[in-house]
Amino acid sequence: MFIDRIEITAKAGRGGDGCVSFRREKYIPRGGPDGGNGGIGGCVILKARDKVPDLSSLRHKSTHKAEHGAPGGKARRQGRNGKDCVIHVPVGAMAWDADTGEFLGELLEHGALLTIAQGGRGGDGNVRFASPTNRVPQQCTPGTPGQERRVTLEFAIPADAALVGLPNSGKSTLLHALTNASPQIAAYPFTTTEPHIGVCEISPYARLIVLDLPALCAGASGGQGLGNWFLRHLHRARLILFVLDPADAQSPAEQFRTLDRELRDAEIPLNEKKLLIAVNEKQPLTPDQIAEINALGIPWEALNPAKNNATAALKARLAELLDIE
Ligand SMILES: Nc1nc2c(ncn2[C@@H]2O[C@H](COP(=O)(O)OP(=O)(O)OP(=O)(O)O)[C@@H](O)[C@H]2O)c(=O)[nH]1
Ligand SMILES: [Mg+2]
Repeated sequence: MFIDRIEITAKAGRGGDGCVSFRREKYIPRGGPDGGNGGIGGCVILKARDKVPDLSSLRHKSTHKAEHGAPGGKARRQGRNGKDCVIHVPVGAMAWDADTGEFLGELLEHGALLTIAQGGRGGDGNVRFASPTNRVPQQCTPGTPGQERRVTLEFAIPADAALVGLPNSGKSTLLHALTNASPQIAAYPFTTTEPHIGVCEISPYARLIVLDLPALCAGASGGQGLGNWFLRHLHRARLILFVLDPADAQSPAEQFRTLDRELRDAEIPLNEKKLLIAVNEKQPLTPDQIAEINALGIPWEALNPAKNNATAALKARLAELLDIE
């Protein structure tokens, strides 16, 4: 199961308490205070890993706890620090405080770290309170509690190009033609229910990650069809490839306008993205349809991905728009 949004509870460890103790040794009368400080509580940390495909590994465990710091000991011994709790997430994961909505950060490369709950500080032992006027200090301080918060994690697939289209427009067929992926393709709407990626070889040195998304339809932002939850994956895509179908009841230009409206409703920053249209020529375009598509002012290619080798021109366009050689 593909999971790209999940809520977890992160509980950092509390700091260890300080210790009140006095040095007691034979022949050393009144050895003075020697209570050590408590250790620091462990943090809950997210770590980005290439090998983690999505957030589904977190679905069986909702609470992630780090270790508490140990209390300070006699002979000025500092308590052991609590172990951090490290949660592996995919590259591209983002975290929010689930209650306040505060954005905590984003993990953009393999190995990146993000602390989502800070461990408590260790308390001071009575050594800290010794002074010329207080030579037998009885005080120490307790460790502070670790942070506890509910965190929403989201994951946007880092794709170069994402396919967007109405149901049955041929997105998965195009993904299959462009890349090594073999998605489910069928003649009924909403075949694709989860995002899929494929790798498209532009040259022996350059590859594109192409993302096939579930279909959008008019009113998706209001929950029609499969909704529009999957559009969050567009945030990291550099190019949006609109897949239009001349055999659909709506003309290709109308389809584009429907999709464009849905993307704007979902607040996708379209002006930051490259746009390209692929018209899936299940049936030939009429001159009127061609004129309407030209009037949209967006580069487009007509192709028939169900036939072999029909994607060369589209690949060249993708490479050109994304500055890939
Ligand atoms: N003749 C012809 N049929 C095509 C072409 N592209 C797609 N089809 C057919 O159209 C139907 C839908 O194709 P899909 O690739 O599953 O469409 P989709 O956009 O991924 O559909 P959803 O995932 O349901 O949104 C399938 O029966 C395909 O065989 C094409 O270029 N020519
Ligand atoms: Mg599909």
